[in-house]
Amino acid sequence: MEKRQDSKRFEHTLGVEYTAAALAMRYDCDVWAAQIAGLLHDCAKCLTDEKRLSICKRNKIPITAVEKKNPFLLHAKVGAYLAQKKYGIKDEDILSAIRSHTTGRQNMSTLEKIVFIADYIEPGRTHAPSLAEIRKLAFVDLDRAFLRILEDTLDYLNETGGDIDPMTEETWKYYKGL
Ligand code: DGI
Ligand code: FE
Ligand code: FE
Repeated sequence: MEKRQDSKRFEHTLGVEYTAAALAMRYDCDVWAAQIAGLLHDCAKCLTDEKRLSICKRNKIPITAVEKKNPFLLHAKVGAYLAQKKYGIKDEDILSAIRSHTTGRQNMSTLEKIVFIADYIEPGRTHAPSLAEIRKLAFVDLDRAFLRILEDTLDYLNETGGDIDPMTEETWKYYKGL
């Protein structure tokens, strides 16, 4: 990853790796799997949009309308693809954690939630609102922290006029209803 990412992104990657490891310890999850998923979650982040789109087309990975307009969203799907094909990951839970780390999905495993949350709270993040509160909550109640991050992300997208991926909305509705 150090070779594949710029230095800022690599620093974030290491932050997600060890934050995911700490959460895995707290929630009885496989610590090694959390580290690997953390290390690889943004493996497709430093590619160009053209490259992400071409990898999808070449490998018949479906692209939704919102993804076509915001190809950075594809770094999660393309990341899972590269983790499997290029980095040799076979563990489906790790691949799912990479695939779902930006928008979430219904029925996420503990590992998937851990990577999603670690991505948001790792020490290098500074801009999100209520970060101190969410960081503490993450080690108290994984599901509440997860829902809180989804809500703050949707609020942020609504405020900034960002296109909301139907998957982000669907994830929020599903977990709000539980
Ligand atoms: O790759 P990272 O920056 O580490 O983190 P990420 O993969 O969670 O991506 C973060 C960005 O993704 C953040 O600015 C919020 C945005 N995001 C999450 N869900 C959606 C979204 N952006 C759009 N446009 N639509 C979504 O549904
Ligand atoms: Fe990401
Ligand atoms: Fe990330």
